[in-house]
Amino acid sequence: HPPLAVVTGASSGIGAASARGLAAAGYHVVLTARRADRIEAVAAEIRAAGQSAAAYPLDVTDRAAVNAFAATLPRCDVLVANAGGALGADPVATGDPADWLAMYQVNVMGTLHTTQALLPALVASGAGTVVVMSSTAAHTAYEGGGGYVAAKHGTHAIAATLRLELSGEPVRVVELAPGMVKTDEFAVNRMRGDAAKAAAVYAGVEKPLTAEDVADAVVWAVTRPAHVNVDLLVLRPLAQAAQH
Ligand code: NJP
Repeated sequence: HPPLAVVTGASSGIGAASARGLAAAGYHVVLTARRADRIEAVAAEIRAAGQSAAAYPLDVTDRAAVNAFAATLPRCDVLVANAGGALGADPVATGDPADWLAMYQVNVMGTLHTTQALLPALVASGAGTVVVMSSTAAHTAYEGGGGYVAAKHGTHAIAATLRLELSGEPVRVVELAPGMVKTDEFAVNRMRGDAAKAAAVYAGVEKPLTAEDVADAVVWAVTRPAHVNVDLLVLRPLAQAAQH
C-alpha cells in the first residue's frame, strides 16, 4: 500500500495544493471538505495524472461525522489539519460574536476533532505525521483580527500540547505558519464576499505567497526522515518579512 494522507479543507487554496503535492510525492490522498463537487474534481484531476486520490465530504465541526470518516480509513500516515479561515474583519471592539464562534468551531474544534479521531491510526502507522495549519496570526496579532488571531493561537496551542502528549509515540507534529497567501477564497470570506475589499487585502502586500509555496513546505516537512520533527515552519512573503 502507498502511505495514506488525509487533507482537510482540500476543496480550495492551500488544502487543494497540499493534496496535489502529497499525491505527486507518492501518497494516496483522501481529500475532505464540505463542497463535495470541489474535492471530487481535485481528486479526479489527481487520478488523471496517474496518482492516487479519493474524496470524502466532511464538515470538521461535526465530531460524529469526523469519527465516522475516521472509521472508513484502512490506515493513516499523514493528517494535514488545514480546514479553517477568517470570517469578516473582526476588531475586538466591533466584531460579531457569531463570527468569533464560527472561527473557533472550524479552526480550533475542527483541528481537535480530526486529530483526536485519526490519532489511533497515526500511532498504529508507526511513522505518523500531523501537520497543523496555523498562521503567523498564531504568533503575533494584527489589527482587526480579534477572533481569527485568537482561534489561530488555539491551533498553535493544539500542536504544542499534542507534541507533549505524543512523547515516546512514533508521531510527529508539525506546525505550519504562513503569512499572507493569495488563495482568493480566504480573503473573500474574510471580507464577506466583497471581491473589491478582498482584492485590497492582497494589494497591501507585494507578491504574497501562493498556495503551492505552502504546499511545498507541507510536502517537505512530512517527507523528512522519520526521526526528524519539523516543529514550526514560518513562511512569509518577502514583503512581510520585516514586520514584527
Ligand atoms: O483558504 P480557502 P486557504 N469543514 O478558503 C475548508 C490558513 N491560512 O487555503 O468546506 C471542513 O481556500 C474549505 O472547504 P469547504 C487558514 O486559516 C491562510 O487560504 O468546501 N472544511 C476550504 O477547503 C486555513 O486554516 C492564510 O468550504 C472546511 C478550506 O477550509 C488554511 O490556511 C494565511 C470547513 C479553506 O480554504 C487554508 O486556507 C494564514 C468546515 N467546517 C493561514 N470550513 C492566507 N490565505 O492568507 C472551511 O496564515 N473549510
